[in-house]
Amino acid sequence: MSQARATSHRPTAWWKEVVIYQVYPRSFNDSNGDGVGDLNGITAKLNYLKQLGIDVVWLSPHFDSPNADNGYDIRDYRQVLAEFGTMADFDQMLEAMRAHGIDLIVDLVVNHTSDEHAWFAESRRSRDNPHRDYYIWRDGSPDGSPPNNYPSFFGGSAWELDPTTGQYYLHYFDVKQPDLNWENPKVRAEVFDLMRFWLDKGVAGFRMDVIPFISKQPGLPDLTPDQLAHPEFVYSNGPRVHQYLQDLHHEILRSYNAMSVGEAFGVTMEQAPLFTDARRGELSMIFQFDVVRLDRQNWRKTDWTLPALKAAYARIDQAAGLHGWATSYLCNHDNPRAVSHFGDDSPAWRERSAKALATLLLTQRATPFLYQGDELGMTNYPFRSVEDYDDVEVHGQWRELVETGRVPAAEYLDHVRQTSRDNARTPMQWDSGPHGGFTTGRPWLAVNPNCVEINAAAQLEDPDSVFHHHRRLIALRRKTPALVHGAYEDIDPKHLQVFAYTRALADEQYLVVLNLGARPLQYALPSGISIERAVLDNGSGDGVAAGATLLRLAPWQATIYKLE
Ligand code: TEU
Ligand code: CA
Repeated sequence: MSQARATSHRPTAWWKEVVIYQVYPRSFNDSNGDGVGDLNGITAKLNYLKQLGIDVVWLSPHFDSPNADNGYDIRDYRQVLAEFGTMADFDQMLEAMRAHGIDLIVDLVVNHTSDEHAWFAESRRSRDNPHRDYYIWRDGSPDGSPPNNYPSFFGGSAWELDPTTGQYYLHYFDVKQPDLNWENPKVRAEVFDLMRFWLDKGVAGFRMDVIPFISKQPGLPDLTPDQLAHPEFVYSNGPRVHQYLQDLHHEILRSYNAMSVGEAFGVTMEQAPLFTDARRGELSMIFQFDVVRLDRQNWRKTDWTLPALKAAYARIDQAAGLHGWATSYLCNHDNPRAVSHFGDDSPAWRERSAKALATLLLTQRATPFLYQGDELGMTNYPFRSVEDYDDVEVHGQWRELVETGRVPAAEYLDHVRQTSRDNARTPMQWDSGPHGGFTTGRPWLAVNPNCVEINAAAQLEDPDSVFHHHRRLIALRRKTPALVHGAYEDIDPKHLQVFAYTRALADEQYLVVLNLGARPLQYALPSGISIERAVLDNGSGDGVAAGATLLRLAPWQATIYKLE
């Protein structure tokens, strides 16, 4: 019986010691040639994931949805999206994962539903419908404009006037994603119920979409001009978010020993422990945005410096503290590709820099989340025109900014080519055949033409590939408790090109040295650090004698040393 899957027999904090791999099902593997990835496609690739060595799959939404935002708009929480397969396919996939020793976490999207969800269909019918209070309805301002000045992340107002009842409903994201009203205890009970449904099937936990947004500001006052630039800091600060999460922990998560990772957009480092301090009983960990948004002003690409990146890592580690736990990620389905973002995706340095980033990702005091394709060093896509994009966010911003003349088209396109979420959403590159082996049909989103060089089949054959480097790092992490739990110390926070940190657990000490640039350099170790040997590097190190104090670092060299 599937409940045997329950994780309650395990050590309480089992999720600290795993490596998690994110699957974006639409783009992972298409098993039936309709151009859309599906659950049977995932099942068919479990040997590949096993070979990589990951422990847990995080599956982006697989629920029934009209796909206004690729499944982050759920129509039925208890159905599988028809394009992805059936519930029988899901059960079979879960069973096969179990056989491979892989756990599954699913995406809990409960700040909002689809406007096609049965609750919303009811809610919008009349002001006295029993489901009216499942969502957030308000009268317009006296002049007929929206109730307040809240913006939607996907362009325009966060309010939509619904003609049937003459009131506005709130949507932080697309108009097809109305926000649920968590003040209503019936809504909370529904969410608990649907969580039980998936946990009883045997999933090991949840990634929780924009979870800090569930509690709204009392009275919904207008944002100030400063707040308008970053509404997420207001949206994530409702007064009841911690009460809701504590209820959810005590009523559901705890009894299943389920893991939870909250997407904490708008949560500052100071607030992070409120979510993750185990003594409070809320979430296992959160995704912070300090690293992936280091060089972003909304859709604009800005510059980043290594000291700023290192400061973000130090803050994340500090926020986790002794009683919390952190996540490590460089990419997901909302971000550009890791190697294009923080590495160098030119042919000369792509592989080596992708391996250096893998070293960074997998040696933090945090649970690593590896996004599909990053284990191959997949790159951003060469987008040209707005038609090349699928993303609702790009099209919304295009209408709001470019079509109104506020931002020149060329300027918008230049930035969004580097920042668009679609960079991570192009299909997996399995082999050098048509459409990278992702589908035998026409892919829903174009495959990157560089699949001819960058693909899984070629990398599986090549022991020096980016894939095998990830595999070695994962294996090393698994057998080295100091790399999981050891104290983190940045030994040189100001250096402009070298990221060097130690991980220490009792008398076991490691030093990670990353040359995050194409310039070779000599690096003098601070006193008190004594190298015993190199444990793993990305194929660029020239070997180092025990006790060396001066390291000659090759371009993009990344080496893990054991210290004496
Ligand atoms: O993302 C929410 C989020 O805060 C941003 O990263 C968002 O993608 C946007 O770029 C802000 O400008 C989550 C999901 O990860 C995302 O895919 C969904 O579109 C969104 O929530 C709505 O469910
Ligand atoms: Ca398919």
